Amino acid sequence: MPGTLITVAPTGAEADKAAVPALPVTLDELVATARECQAAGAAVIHVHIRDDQARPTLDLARLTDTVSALREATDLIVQLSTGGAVTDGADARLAVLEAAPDACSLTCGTVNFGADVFLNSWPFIRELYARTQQLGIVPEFELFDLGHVAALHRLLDDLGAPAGGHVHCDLVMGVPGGMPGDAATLVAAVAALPAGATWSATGIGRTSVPVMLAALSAGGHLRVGMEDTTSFARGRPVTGNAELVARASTLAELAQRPALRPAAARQLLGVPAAAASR
Ligand code: KMH
Ligand code: ZN
Repeated sequence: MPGTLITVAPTGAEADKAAVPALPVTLDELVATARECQAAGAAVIHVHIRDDQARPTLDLARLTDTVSALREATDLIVQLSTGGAVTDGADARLAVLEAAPDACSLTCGTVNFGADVFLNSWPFIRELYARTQQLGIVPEFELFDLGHVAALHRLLDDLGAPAGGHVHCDLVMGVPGGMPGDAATLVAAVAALPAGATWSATGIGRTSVPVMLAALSAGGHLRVGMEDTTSFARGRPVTGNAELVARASTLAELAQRPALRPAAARQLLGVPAAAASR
């Protein structure tokens, strides 16, 4: 049985720094978090950045600087979010790839997102995917609902294999409006994935721990971080991303599938070593 790939999603676009002081929003905070999370067992970092007022931004110069700073300071696979915030337009989201990350997220459909809508039209998904293929950026297919799994099959049938040649998905569960974060839904989603795909799962908010345990028991990988949950336990705020990674790492160890180091993660995902070499 291979080890467990742990992705950390440290910031996201939704949490408010004023309400969550431990959220990393500056480049220095992000780099410090990344270092701690690598030491705690993360191999991939899923990155959203903030502006000087700690608001989500897709500013290309900032994204480019962030990719270099993370490469300089860590061995983590740098996966930029192309989802951004629900307010971000298609052009800015496509332009994220120009920051030349190792990898990017690629959401396979529209989903209600609390009181908002996270819009991913079919033409947008196709265009984003085609650009990842042209640029050699390895996509992680973000699946918020079972319909997104069907769209992933359609995408692969239409446009062929991703950069790196391997399909890796992330089940994002428990978003209000998306698929619920429970074991039965996880098993149904995993059964529908393309043959040979690997997958991780993350549960939003209070579904974080149940989804993590279900994923480990079903042979999956893990994503954790303050993008997805800002509570470590009921009534106990997260003090930093590293404690979420450390808990995931401990559970992976108990499951006898210890955390994969970044080099092994690159092999698993088809991310060229040279793209992330320092
Ligand atoms: N912030 C959400 C609207 C991704 O990073 O690709 C979208 C999101 C997905 O977080
Ligand atoms: Zn994200």
